Amino acid sequence: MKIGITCYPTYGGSGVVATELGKELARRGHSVHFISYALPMRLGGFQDNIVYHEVEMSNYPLFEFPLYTLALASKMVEVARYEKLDILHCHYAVPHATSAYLAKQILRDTNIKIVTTLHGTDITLVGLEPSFLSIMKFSIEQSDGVTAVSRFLKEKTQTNYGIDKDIAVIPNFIDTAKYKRIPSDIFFVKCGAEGQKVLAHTSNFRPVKRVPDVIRIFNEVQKKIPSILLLIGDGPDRSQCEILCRELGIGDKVRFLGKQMEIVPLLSTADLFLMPSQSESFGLAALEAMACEVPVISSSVGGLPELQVHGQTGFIAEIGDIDRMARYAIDLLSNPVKHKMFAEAARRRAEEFESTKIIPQYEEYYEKILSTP
Ligand code: GMT
Repeated sequence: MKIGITCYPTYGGSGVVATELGKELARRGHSVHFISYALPMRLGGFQDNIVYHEVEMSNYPLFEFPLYTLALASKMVEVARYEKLDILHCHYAVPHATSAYLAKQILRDTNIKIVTTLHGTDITLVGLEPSFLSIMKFSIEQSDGVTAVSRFLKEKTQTNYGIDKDIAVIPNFIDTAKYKRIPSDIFFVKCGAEGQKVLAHTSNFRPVKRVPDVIRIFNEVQKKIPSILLLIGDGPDRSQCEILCRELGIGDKVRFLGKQMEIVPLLSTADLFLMPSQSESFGLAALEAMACEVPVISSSVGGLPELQVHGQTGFIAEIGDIDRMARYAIDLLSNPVKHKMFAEAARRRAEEFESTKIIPQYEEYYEKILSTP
């Protein structure tokens, strides 16, 4: 198949899923064309069967705001026509599904099909803004195929937008040969913290991730168990979090590592992963931790209970229940036998989401959509 993939190229779950999907499809012999405003972060060097097409933005003085949705639609038309694409697969609905709808109208002399994958805040936050709601509903309904990364997100889409279109659930996936616990020699991380437990959190530090909760949970844990906290990633809440650490007097125990390209060595130093999100449609970062044998303490929101098993791969508590999450963390960190059982169960659960099991679901879905008149 010839597949166009549009995604955000930045540090974020939807872009990671889109890029890893494209790379794996290319390895399986499909011809993959990435269409975005920058090279997707995970794309890396040359790979056979992959071409990257950059969306060019015109800079006319009259346009106070960039016309990205239109520029993207134009690029989709150009690539689809000249590369004879079968499918345009949009990751994150806003505004990609709308650009794809527009492109398809221009390409109506072809048989191109549009598939949209819903990832999270495109449905639960951004798309619900009154100014976007009707255009999102329309764009999703006009896609030839729609997938969601969890049952939770499928149901949210159908109820929040009044959409009764069939939505296939295809979860996030992981390469468990790459994401596995390795002997970790990152001395700078453990520097001055030998013999201490390591708690970790990865995110883009947006309010929805509730990073201040991560810090407050850790604050309770470090009172009982000698430990450090690794905060990986960056985003709007980072400064506020650094201030909070200083206020709590734990600045020397919390390491802000910023954005990191190589996450496996860091996760391999961790004993526990914290994900107390306000909303989480799947929780790719938790899956990555689990693959590295790190049990997860998370909130009970969204698709998280579809990923992690309470009492086996970690623990689940209500949003904002910092005390309970801290108690769960202390319980696991102070009981090595129990911790080992949880770490092994986390890895086994992650193996259920192995890429080789999930990628064929996308291929089958494409076949189904292509065979529908
Ligand atoms: O929805 C977002 O916040 C953005 C998106 C991203 O691009 O980072 O993350 C979502 O997609 C991931 C991949 O499908 C999911 O694993 C994340 O749970 C989801 N984030 C949220 O729902 C907050």
